[in-house]
Amino acid sequence: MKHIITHTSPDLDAIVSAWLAQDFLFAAEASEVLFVSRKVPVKVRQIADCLVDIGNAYHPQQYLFDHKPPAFENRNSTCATQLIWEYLLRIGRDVAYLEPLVEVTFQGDTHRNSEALKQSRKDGPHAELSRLKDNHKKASVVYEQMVKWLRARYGTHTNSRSMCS
Ligand SMILES: [Mn+2]
Repeated sequence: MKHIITHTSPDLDAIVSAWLAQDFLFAAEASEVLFVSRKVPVKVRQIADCLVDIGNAYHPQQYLFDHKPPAFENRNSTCATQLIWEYLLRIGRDVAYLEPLVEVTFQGDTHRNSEALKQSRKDGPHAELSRLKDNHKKASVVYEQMVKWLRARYGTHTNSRSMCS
């Protein structure tokens, strides 16, 4: 079982980057996502196979994808979703078609503004995530529901299995 680690109260960047790790990095391998405090507990670090939007380190070969200092001087220059997506492209995964999702996640995470982001807050991934957060307290439930929505909307090309967690 692969363990993907991200932070509690996951925002869209945490959720989309964890989903990319599950469905496109580990793909056929069973994996689960754990939600922990920003200061990653040592025990969790020991079992971690991939960190997204947490850990303050960017080492793609070690599957560490955070954009916060000291990984990047300016946390708003990129986001976890963009970092893992770029890595997946480099290793030849079929993820180019997800660019609009990555872009709108990046814009939301780094306080940019655009028509796409306004639209996302109206009826796209940002809207869906706030709806889920209003209805569910547990991060794992929010994540599970959001992944269902992402798979339905952005259909994984290679993957239609149900979640293994
Ligand atoms: Mn982020």
